[in-house]
Amino acid sequence: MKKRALITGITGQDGSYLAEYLLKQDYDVFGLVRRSSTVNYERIHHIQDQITLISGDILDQTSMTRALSDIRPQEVYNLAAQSFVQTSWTQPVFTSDVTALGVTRILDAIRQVDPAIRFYQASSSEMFGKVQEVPQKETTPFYPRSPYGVAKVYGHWITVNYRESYQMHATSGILFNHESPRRGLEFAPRKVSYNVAKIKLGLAKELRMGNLDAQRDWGFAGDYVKAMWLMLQQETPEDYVVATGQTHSVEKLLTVAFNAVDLDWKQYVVQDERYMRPAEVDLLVGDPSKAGKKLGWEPQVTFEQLVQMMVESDLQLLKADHRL
Ligand code: NAP
Ligand code: G4F
Repeated sequence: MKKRALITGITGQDGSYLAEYLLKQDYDVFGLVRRSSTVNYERIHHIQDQITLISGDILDQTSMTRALSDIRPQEVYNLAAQSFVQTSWTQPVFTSDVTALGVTRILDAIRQVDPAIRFYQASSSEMFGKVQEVPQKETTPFYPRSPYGVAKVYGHWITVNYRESYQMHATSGILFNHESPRRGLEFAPRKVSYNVAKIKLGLAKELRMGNLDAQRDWGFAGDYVKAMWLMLQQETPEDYVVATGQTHSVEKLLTVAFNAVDLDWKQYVVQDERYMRPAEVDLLVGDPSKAGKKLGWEPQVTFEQLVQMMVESDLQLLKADHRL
């Protein structure tokens, strides 16, 4: 019998890579998709005939229970969230409902339908916020700096609590920033790669950015979904930091991306207050040694390779869109 996995957030960046990865492991892959007036399956279009989509919303408890009862998966990966940090200040209540309480809805649906289902929670390095230790590891205290970060701290602890209360195989993966050509256009690395490509092709003249001093530990999403799967294959559920162990500033990101097309970022980038945040996370750098030792996981794509890959992909995309 094939294993069955349910992915919430399958239409997102990570959901699409995880679905591909699980198909390669010979899983039956199911994806929870919320109703919208236009179809949003761009990232999973190429595998749509190999997966089963099921309608539901993590704001709606009934739809979670029904999805689990219908599918009877062995594994659930909860990737659904309002995941853009900046939006969490303008929509704090919505962000909490989806990104925090959504986790409880799924965990409790699992508890009722089949507590033996293994559960992965997409936790975030944003939980470390104003960092209490460098580098950050599994034991580093949390100090979130945005409503999103606070919601993720709730999601982390409710996962730990269901594990300890009901002996569920529930794992929280504390993933640092991971990017790809499928990343949403509002996140810094994709915003940069897309606009660098536009500028190179003569389709834009400038790029407006916020804080250039912030530092992030950036990896490739395709590498990170493998760590999610490995966590659920362990006999004992535990929490893991997944990161590269290297950090770079937004300014460095701009340098590498503009250099990839032989341009100087200083000629094109304009700082704009609109992209500054009420409270910033200044420095993130993870210590992935536990994931290395226990899961045998390590990242394959370097920061420079990642940025190059994203710029090249956006050049191709824009050339095709504009028939250049
Ligand atoms: P993403 O591209 O923004 O995808 C989010 C997904 O959640 C989308 O499929 C979205 O569906 C879905 N979703 C949102 N609200 C929902 C709801 N109420 N019910 C059902 N589905 C809903 O995010 P990502 O980058 O793939 O990240 C995946 C997860 O990892 C998120 O939980 C994120 O917070 C977390 N995380 C990400 C990173 C990172 O660097 N990427 C790092 C740490 C943690 P629609 O397509 O319909 O909008
Ligand atoms: O790319 P970002 O928007 O990612 P952020 O805020 O670090 O959050 C991402 O990673 C988290 C893991 O640490 C995830 F949990 C979360 O879901 C999301 O995927 O911003 C990165 C940095 C920030 O310091 C931001 O202030 O870039 C800075 N930045 C500077 N100018 C900008 C901009 N960010 C964006 N989005 N847009 C700008 O113009």
